[in-house]
Amino acid sequence: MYAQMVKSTGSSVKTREEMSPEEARFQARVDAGEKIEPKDWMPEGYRKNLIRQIGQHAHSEIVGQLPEGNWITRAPTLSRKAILLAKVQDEAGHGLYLYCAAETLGVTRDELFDALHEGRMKYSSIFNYPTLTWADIGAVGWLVDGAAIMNQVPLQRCSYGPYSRAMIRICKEESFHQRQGFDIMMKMASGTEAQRAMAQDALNRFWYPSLMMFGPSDANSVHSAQSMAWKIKMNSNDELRQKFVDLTVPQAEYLELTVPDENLSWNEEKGGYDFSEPDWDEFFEVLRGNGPCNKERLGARVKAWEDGAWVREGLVANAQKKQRMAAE
Ligand code: BYC
Repeated sequence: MYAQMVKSTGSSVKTREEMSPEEARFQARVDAGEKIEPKDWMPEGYRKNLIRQIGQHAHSEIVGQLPEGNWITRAPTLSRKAILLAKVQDEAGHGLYLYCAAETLGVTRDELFDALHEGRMKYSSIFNYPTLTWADIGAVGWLVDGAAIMNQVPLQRCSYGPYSRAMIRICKEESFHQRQGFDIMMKMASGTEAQRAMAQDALNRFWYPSLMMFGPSDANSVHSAQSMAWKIKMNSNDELRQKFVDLTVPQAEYLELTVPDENLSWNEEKGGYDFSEPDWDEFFEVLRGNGPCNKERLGARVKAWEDGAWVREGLVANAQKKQRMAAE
């Protein structure tokens, strides 16, 4: 059943005339800003699209622990270690809220994990890039969590109740994550020449992959039109990318670091920056599994799943034993 669910749900948006009475009533509820709850009637496409987006979001949180987890043992001070540990634990929590939200739509967690492990479901492209230095941990918090906040704050108002409520909690934690990243960058950027160079190098490597987090340009986005009509998504990919650039460039200036884009310039008329597009060929290669760390990341998740089999089996055996005892 799940194999069908993860197939592309992109389709052209139905007009009012093309909608069944049930679909029209559903659309009216969405348009009025009402929350859709798990037991409410919903179009099958809405359910599938939500499972796709929430599931991929959950996977991103879990896989997203890997690049930062890599630095917990090498954090430069005890306090940085404690902060990073807390952040990485938060990401696990975000994944769990999101898997729970997806489960309310009739998919099991095992189905979601199988789809991830078999490469049928995606996770954010950003986590297929390596974290080579401590400054990268600053850049991840500043840019990657910054991009996540830009995307997720509007999702607090999305139409599906469990997803929107999960987002409220997640966003609170994401702002701490972004600040801790910026704090690392401030320290590095105002440090020794070598530290400044590391901070600049981290910005150079994470800038374009961060822009890719918002997804392909609107012209190439498969799901945006329908997802926005259903308020599964509140803004288009390009809108959020623009907002992110406009917010982040002054932060880079504050750090006295250079955004690696020769075309970056303030456009008075549009009230925002003009900037270079990321390399979309690279983006689609990463999505196809050919990024710098795809194999390593997926391999780590599959290994964790297999290594944890004895825990799951033990829990099931214990639950069955309790059931038997209750029945006797
Ligand atoms: N990476 O039609 P489109 C975090 C796929 S976690 C990979 O525009 P949509 C954090 C897309 O899935 C951040 N795949 O799609 C965690 C679709 O393929 P399928 C994660 C991408 O869904 C730990 C195809 O390309 N945030 O921040 O309308 C530590 C066509 O795209 C990407 C979320 O998941 C990508 N970057 O828009 C630190 C937020 N972009 O599914 C930080 C919720 C696109 O047809 N998700 N694709 O096979 C969303 O808002 C939307 O799903 C997206 C994409 C904006 C990501």
